Amino acid sequence: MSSKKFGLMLSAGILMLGACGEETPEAPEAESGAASELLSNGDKTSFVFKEEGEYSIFCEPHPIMEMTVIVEEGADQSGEVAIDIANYAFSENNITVAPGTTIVWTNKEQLEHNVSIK
Ligand SMILES: [Cu+2]
Repeated sequence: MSSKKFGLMLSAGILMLGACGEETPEAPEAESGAASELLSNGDKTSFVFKEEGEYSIFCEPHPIMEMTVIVEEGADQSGEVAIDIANYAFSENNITVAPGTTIVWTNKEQLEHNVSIK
């Protein structure tokens, strides 16, 4: 195989990977009673906040871990927002985001946590 042909095949492969990436299913919608799996160190989970309102978030194994997400039209934060989980806490206590924002939580410590919505 010529190196030029191989290069073309490689490009096609990368294009296909790109296309697959765009088909990643949307995060589940944030709603009362929703909860993620337990997250090990490095694991991520996400919810999309479509409806305006106030959401109380907690960790099921450690209910002392809480944060509030306020969803309101015109909020500065939108798109994708990252929150870390470490030291038995979420990295934000309160966050205000626009409708349609996806929040992605990452567990940065060895303990297992999850993300639950009251
Ligand atoms: Cu926890």
